[in-house]
Amino acid sequence: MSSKLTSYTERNSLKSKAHSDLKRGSIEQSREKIKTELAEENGQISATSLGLSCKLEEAKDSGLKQIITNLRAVLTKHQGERQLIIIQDFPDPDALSSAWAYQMIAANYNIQCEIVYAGTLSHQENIALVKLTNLPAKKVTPQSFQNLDFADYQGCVLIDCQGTNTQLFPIIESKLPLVIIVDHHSKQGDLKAEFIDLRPQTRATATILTQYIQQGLLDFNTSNTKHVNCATALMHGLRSDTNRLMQAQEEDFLAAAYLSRFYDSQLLNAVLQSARSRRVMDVIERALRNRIIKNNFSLAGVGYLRYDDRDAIPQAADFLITEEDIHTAVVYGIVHDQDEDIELVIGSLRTSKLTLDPDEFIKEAFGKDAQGRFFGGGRYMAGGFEIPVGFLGSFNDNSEYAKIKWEVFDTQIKQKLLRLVNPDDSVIQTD
Ligand SMILES: [Mn+2]
Repeated sequence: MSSKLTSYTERNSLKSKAHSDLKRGSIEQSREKIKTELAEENGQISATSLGLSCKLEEAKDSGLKQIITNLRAVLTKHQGERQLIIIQDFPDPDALSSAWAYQMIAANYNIQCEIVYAGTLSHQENIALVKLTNLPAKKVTPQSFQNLDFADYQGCVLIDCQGTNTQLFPIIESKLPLVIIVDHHSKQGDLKAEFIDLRPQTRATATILTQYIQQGLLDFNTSNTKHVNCATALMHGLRSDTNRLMQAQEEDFLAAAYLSRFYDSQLLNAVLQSARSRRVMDVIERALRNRIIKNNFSLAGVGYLRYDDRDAIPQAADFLITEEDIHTAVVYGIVHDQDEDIELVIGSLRTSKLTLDPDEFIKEAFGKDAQGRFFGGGRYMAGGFEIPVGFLGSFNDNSEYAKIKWEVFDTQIKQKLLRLVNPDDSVIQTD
């Protein structure tokens, strides 16, 4: 009986074991099936996304290849000619290094170029850059430029610039054909040229020029000092327009990686070690003292400053933006050029606010001049403006007049800025 029972129990348990084995087996089977299906699906998804990113890369590559082909064609067409490369009035490292790289590329096509700028090299690092690398940029005054024999040249080129922040381009515009524009600022107007590479999404013009070199337009060689110096200048330009690579994107890193094979890190270090002058420190101090803060904007007028110290303005803006809760800084002042007796209100904007477009902000704040040109514009996270003082210029030895003049400009600039910073506030006080 007991054996029967046992056998029954055993049988039953065997049965149930077999059943559960079967069940487990089928669960495992379906689990496996699901796993395989999922894996297949995942594979398909990743294959699709891989395909998409490949296609994107391909599109980028073929876009760049097309640009290079067009540039080669234009350079070939102008072989044996002479060109003037015009950069902004107060050239920055991005403009200087990119212009130099273009000059070397053009030389491969037997095109002789001169790099010219009005204004002055103001930032201590830019002076060091030009001196230490023997960068061949020439300062010219608008007056002497006007008297230049343009018959010696067959074309002009704008690098890191669209003619709006230079006094030279308006002089040359009707006299020489505009052959090439390479820039990364937002479009400033309807310029026509044979070759235009305008990339507002790109952080530095130095990145674009490095891509040209990498694509074979210039054979960089570490045993050639000029090449090493140019690579170092490009690295400096790229770094300075990307806030030391902190705002750099993949293409900038790739360009920097390429330059790293050729550049001289000690030379770059020497450029970066250059100290601020005392006058620049004074302007920064004035900006700090005069700043007003509204809605996370910091605005500061610094009064009059010497032409040579113009770069103190962006440096002061760079400093003001480091204060907590500040996302945007605007610093401006009146710059006086004693040689030319020209006065200009010059301003710089720096922002860390992603939704604030410096180009739009400056264009909207200050509008256009009588010729329909904007007083300024911007690029990613930075902008600048220049407003001629015109009829109100000079007579600054009359200190009372100089003081009133500054107050007028200061008030007007603040009104225009505050209208955007604080739209609800009426800034005009009549009492
Ligand atoms: Mn630039």
